[in-house]
Amino acid sequence: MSDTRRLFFALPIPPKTQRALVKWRADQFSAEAGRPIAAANLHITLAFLGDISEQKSQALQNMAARIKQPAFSLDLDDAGHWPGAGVVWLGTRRAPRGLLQLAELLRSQAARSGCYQSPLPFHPHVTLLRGATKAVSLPPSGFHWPIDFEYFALYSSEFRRGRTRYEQIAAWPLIT
Ligand code: 3AM
Repeated sequence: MSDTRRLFFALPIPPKTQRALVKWRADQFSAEAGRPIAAANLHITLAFLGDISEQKSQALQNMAARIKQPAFSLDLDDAGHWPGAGVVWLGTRRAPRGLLQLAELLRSQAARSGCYQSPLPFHPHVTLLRGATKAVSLPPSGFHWPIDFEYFALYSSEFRRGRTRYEQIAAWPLIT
């Protein structure tokens, strides 16, 4: 049996913003609202690859290394709740074109390599809480978390000792 890893491409949230978001989240949501995602795990998923072999991972990394996309900024100024998935998220009212193009490219390369891609439209978001299946009161609009993204990365996701751990495997710069 060959070894596989659960992998996904994502934009990591810079550490300073991770820390600020975690503090803000504690003020905005009660403990019953859902399970907070660890600061270091905050990210925007670009393409989920599933459990894939080392060979397929290498092929996708080679393709990622050839991507030439401009860097972009976005403002996390939107929040929402998907009760079915139990997710409370932050998003943006105006997704930058560079982000949408990058996600589209990675998702189509993943699909061509046989990684199932959800038919749901791509909705860039940072998952803040999981297990949020009951009604949640969302933060009033008016918040802004501006972020400059200068690279994207490949992560592995592993569930160990009751915790989900993400590990960055490789990263590639966006053009500045
Ligand atoms: O960015 P978020 O937290 O929404 O939900 C999982 C997480 O996304 C998503 O991949 C990210 C890293 O774990 N994910 C997990 N299983 C998935 C699947 N089968 C999935 N996305 C699509 N299909």
